[in-house]
Amino acid sequence: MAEVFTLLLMAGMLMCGLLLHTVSQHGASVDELSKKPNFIIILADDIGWGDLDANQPEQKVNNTPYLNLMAEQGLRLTDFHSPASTCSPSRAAILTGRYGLRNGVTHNFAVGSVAGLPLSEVTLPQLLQKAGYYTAMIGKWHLGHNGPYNPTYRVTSKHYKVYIPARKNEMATWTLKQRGQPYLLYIALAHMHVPLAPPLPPDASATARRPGDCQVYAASLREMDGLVGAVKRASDDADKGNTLIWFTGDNGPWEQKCQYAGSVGPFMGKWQTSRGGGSAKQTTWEGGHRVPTVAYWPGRIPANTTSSALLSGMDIFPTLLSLAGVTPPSERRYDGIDATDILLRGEHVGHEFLFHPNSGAAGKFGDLQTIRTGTHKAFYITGKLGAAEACGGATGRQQLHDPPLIFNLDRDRAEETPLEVGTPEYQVVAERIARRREELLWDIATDKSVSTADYSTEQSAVPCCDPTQPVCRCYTLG
Ligand SMILES: [Ca+2]
Repeated sequence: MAEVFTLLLMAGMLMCGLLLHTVSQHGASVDELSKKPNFIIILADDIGWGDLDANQPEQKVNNTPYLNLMAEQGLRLTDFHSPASTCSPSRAAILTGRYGLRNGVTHNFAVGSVAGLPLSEVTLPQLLQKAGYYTAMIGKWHLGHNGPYNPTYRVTSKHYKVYIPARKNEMATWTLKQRGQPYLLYIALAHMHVPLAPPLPPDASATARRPGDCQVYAASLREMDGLVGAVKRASDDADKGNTLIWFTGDNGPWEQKCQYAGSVGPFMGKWQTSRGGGSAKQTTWEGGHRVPTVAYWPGRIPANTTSSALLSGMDIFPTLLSLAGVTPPSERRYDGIDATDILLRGEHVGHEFLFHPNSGAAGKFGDLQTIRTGTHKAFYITGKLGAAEACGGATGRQQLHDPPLIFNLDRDRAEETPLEVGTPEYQVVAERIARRREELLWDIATDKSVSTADYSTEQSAVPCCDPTQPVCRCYTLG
């Protein structure tokens, strides 16, 4: 396998973006390696579950035709969750297969952060490199940019190049030379995070060009979808049948950005919104972490299929390793599950329990105070602290719940009316989740592989200050 393929991606997607690539050393023969599948992970930023047309066909919008096609030719996962509700902890959990309480990344790193994802953590690309994979990354890292925390050390290891596109609306072209190796390409899009700067047609009305118009978000979504389509075409042309593309999001829409935020679909978190405060990014309401997800692998993943298996971005780690025939290091504990049977064989059994960590809206960062099991979901804490706001600036108040609030998403996707405490349904779920939560917390407390992240900041750590570039802003630490 020595194909060379060219990816054409618009530079506008790469706000302060990087392309990093490497050739790893490996001992496996070319024949052995040629049997291993290629992987492309496409991670959208702040995208809403409802932004994928295929999730809401009754809306009759046409903003994601390429993703819709990928879903028609692959598998749409409707109950798939980002591992956290903000950028850094979600990305850390995807790359390590572990909750933030284990990998140390429980909230966002700042522009002046001196460190990042703890060096004691082992990433998916690092493990695939050891198995002979060629690994590359395009886009947003947000897990540390200084010294050894730079992605060149966490995603790639030896020979690498960095490309920073000149400015938006120019086309960036590059080639990925596979050199007889299977590859992992991690594309972390800047879309749909603000600022949004989509190209509008020359004949667009003055209204459409005015900041604040809702067409800006839709145009950005179509731009992102076109990028996904370009990647799919390039992949199909290069090695159709041997490449898995996994599209998902890092967290839900940034609701306080109003018309520049995506759609949560029917997952409106009404219990919270009726009390003030939002229910999307930063929160553990469904809108904060249920993300649009499509897995595409022609010939391997059955076409036009849907699964409501309860899954997480943490599952990408064990699933790709399993498909590559790689066993992760046994001295550390993991939280993701191998979803191979769900992807390839139509199984529908996902997590029996899935925890959603606090991501800034309430409680201590990283604490596991929201739990899914089956169609039930329990909250030990709700509310909003810090910067989490609804559109318009409303914030709720933090509330502890003992006994927990429990919703049945099968009957109440909008999380509006909790079950009555004392009903048999409530009691059964409450006992199960309390027991499982204790077990997990004990498991983490006794996990010798737990890492601690350094969140300190320094002015000297701030990179990329160029006031003439809209994508390269200057910061002064407050
Ligand atoms: Ca994000």
